[in-house]
Amino acid sequence: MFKNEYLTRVYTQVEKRNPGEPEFLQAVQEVLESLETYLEKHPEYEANGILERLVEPERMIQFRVSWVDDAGKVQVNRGYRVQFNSAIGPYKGGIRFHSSVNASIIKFLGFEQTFKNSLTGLPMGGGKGGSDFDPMGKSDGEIMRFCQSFMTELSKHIGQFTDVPAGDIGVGAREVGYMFGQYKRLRNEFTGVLTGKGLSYGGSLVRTEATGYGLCYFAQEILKNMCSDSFEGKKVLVSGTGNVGTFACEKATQLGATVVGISDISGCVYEPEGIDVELLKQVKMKERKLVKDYAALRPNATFDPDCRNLWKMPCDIALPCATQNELDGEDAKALIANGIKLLCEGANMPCTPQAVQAFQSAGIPFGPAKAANAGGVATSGLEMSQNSLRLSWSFAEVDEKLKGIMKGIFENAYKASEDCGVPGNLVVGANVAGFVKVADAMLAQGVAY
Ligand code: NDP
Ligand code: 2IT
Repeated sequence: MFKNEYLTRVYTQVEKRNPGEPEFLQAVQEVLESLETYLEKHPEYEANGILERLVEPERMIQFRVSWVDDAGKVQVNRGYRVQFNSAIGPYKGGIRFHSSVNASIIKFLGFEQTFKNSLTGLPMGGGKGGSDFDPMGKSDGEIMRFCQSFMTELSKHIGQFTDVPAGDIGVGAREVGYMFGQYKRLRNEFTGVLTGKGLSYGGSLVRTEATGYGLCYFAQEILKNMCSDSFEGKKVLVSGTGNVGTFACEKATQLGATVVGISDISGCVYEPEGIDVELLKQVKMKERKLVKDYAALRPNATFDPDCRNLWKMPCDIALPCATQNELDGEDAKALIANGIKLLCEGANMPCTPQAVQAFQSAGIPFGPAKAANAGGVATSGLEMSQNSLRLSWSFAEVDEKLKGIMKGIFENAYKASEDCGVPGNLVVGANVAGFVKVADAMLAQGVAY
C-alpha cells in the first residue's frame, strides 16, 4: 500500500485502533498516500510524531440524546462530537443528522475537516458532530425538541473560542436556529457559537449559498487554468439537491451551463433543456418535497427512481453533492465513456478510491472535496469574523471574499502538486497544502499538543 515505512507503521496502527470504521480508514489512507513524496523530503515530521498525532482525534465525545415524540413516546438517539485538531484554531465543522451516522462517519468527516479548514487560510481547527436521528417525516416540534436535547449535552463542550459547529446533511438554518436558541438559554450568552445562523441573529449573507457557489468557483479555476475553458455551454449533472447541490445548480446555470440532471433519495431527473432552479428551490427547500415531485411539474423531464442512474447520463461536468461513496468505479467508467471533462466533489468523499483512480488514469481533471467544497466552511469563518466585529458585510462583499478564497485554494493546491512532481494532481496538492500549515503549527506548539 505504501512504499514508505513510516506511513506503513502509522496506517497499521490506525487500522488496529479503529476496527470496523471503513470510512475513517478510507479517508486516512488517501491522505497518507498523498503525503508520501513530501514526507520523504521532510524528516522533521516523523521525528516529532506528527502523523501519529494527526490521525488520533484530540477528543471524541459520545452522548445519549433522549427526546419525546409527538405521540408522547420517549425516543433515544446517539450524539457525537469529534474535536479532531485544534492546532490552527478552535474546532470547526458541521453537524450531521442522518440514520447512517456512526463513529466512523463522524471521524472521517472530522479528519478531512482539519485539512479543508487549513486550506481556507482562516484560523479554524477541525471538528464534526452529528446523530443517527433521522429527520425524515418528523414534525417541526419533534425536530425542535430533538435539537434542544442534543444541544443540552453539546453545550458543555463547545463555545465561540473552543468549538463552533454548523450544518451538514439534515441540518440547515431551522436546526441551527433551534440549537442556537437552546445554547443561549443554557448559557445566558449571545455569542457566535454556531455558524449558518439566520440573518436576524448573527448569520452571514452568502453562507446558505456558499458551498455550492464555492464549488462552482473552484471548478471555474480548474476549467480556466487547466483546460483553457469555462462553464459556458457545458452540460452538468448534480447529485443531491440539498443545501450544496441546489446552489451548485444555481451558480452553474448563472455561469452559462445547462444543468441536465439532478437527484435525491427519491431518484434522478433528466431534463435536456435544463432544470428550473427557482422551481427546484420551491419544491425542495420551501415545501421539503422530493425531485420526484419536481419532475411531475415538468413536462419535458424524465424521472428514474434509481438515483445512481444519474451517472449514466451524458455530461461535460459532474458535481456529486449528496454523500460519501455515492459514485463508484463503475459510475466513473460510465461518465468517462460518455465524455466527461471535469469532476468536482461537492459532498465529502463522494467518489470511492476506485472512481478517483479511474478519473485520474483517464486524465480527467478532478477537484477533491477538501478543496472544492471548502467554500461553506470558509464563509462560516467569515460569519465568525463578522460576529466578533459586531458587523454584517453585504452579499457582494462576502461573495467577493469567497471567490478570492476559492481561487487561493486552487493556486495553493496546484502549486503543491507541482512541488510534489505531479502537476495537476489536486488530490495530492490539496492534501499536502492543507497538511503543511497544521503540521507546522503542531511542531511549533510542542508535543503535549
Ligand atoms: P442536505 O441534507 O441539505 O442535502 C443532502 C442531499 O443529498 C439531499 O438532497 C438528499 O436527498 C441527498 N442524499 C443524501 N443521501 C443520499 C444518498 N445516499 N443517495 C442519494 N442522495 C442522497 O445536505 P448538504 O447539502 O448540506 O450536504 C451534502 C454533502 O455536502 C454532504 O456530503 C456534506 O457533508 C457536504 N458538505 C456540506 C456543506 C454545507 O455547508 N452544508 C459544506 C461542505 C460539504 P433528500 O433530499 O431526498 O433527503
Ligand atoms: O463539511 C463541511 O465543510 C461543512 N459541513 C461546513 C462546516 C462549517 O463549519 O461551516
